[in-house]
Amino acid sequence: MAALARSALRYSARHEAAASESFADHVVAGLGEEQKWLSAKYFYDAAGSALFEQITRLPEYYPTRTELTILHDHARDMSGYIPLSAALVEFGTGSTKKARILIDAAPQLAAYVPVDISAEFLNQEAAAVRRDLPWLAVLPVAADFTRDFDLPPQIRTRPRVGFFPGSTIGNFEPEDAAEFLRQAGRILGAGASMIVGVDRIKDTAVLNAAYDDAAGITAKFNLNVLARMNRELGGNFDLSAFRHRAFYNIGNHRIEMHLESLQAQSVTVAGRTFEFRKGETIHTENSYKYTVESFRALAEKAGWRPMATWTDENDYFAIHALKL
Ligand code: AVJ
Repeated sequence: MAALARSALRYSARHEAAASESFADHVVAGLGEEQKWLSAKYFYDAAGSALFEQITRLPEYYPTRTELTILHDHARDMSGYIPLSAALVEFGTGSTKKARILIDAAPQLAAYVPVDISAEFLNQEAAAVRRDLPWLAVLPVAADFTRDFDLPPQIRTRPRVGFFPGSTIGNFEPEDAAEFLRQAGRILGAGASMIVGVDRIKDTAVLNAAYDDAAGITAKFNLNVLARMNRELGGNFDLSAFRHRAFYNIGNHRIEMHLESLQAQSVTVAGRTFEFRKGETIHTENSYKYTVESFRALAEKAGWRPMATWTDENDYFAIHALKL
């Protein structure tokens, strides 16, 4: 089944073995398959993270600025779904910018628990939030949010509200997105709420432009994974022999990103040699899009009750409040 062969872009929520595999093992496995693929999580080395920051400011890349607008416009309403003296648990905190908007509108929050795999970055961000909001208990957890992790004991007795902005959920295969929501429910516990940002299905031209910008930043972001393999795994990818491809796959409701080989070539990486036909691709990312209804159905399948949805004037993006 295609969905299984594609365990690819899954963030490995259900695949514990895959979640703990090294970058080298992942590359050897992924490039060894019929449709070559790499997990989107490997985009985010230092250079990739900086390029993603640039993407969020591109005129064509609407998701970040649209979600920020929705947060600003509706944070007071969202605050109504946050109980007194609750803890806000953010899954995969890149920047704390979005959480801060919510926190500013919800003074009843007692604690903020940013969860991220990068401990160094997390501690810097946590220190800054502590400085700005001294009344808030800031309790960072350095963990892979796609795996089970323990909440800090200090929030054991507090109501919990999960926060998962950025449509990061779109990187999961839909069944794994449901599994992630189920797992988040287990971690947060009975009575929890969750606030989730989800990119919406929209005009194909708008979607395609957002992932294939005129300035070529997304192309650099995609190609950077080849540079990363060269640097970290002794690879010899010629970046000029591949090109960025991104397109909306209407049937599967997802943006696909690929790196297309411009010629027949062989490449050595992680001690193995891989053959590329001209036009052959490495599938590097899926970014799933949902309607308001299809996301609510997914959340319900995962045991959550959809409570409210906030959107922007273009209907480009949605923020959903869910309750266990
Ligand atoms: C970080 C997964 C939300 O899918 O829009 C942006 C990543 N890839 N441009 C997205 C991304 C290419 C982004 N997410």
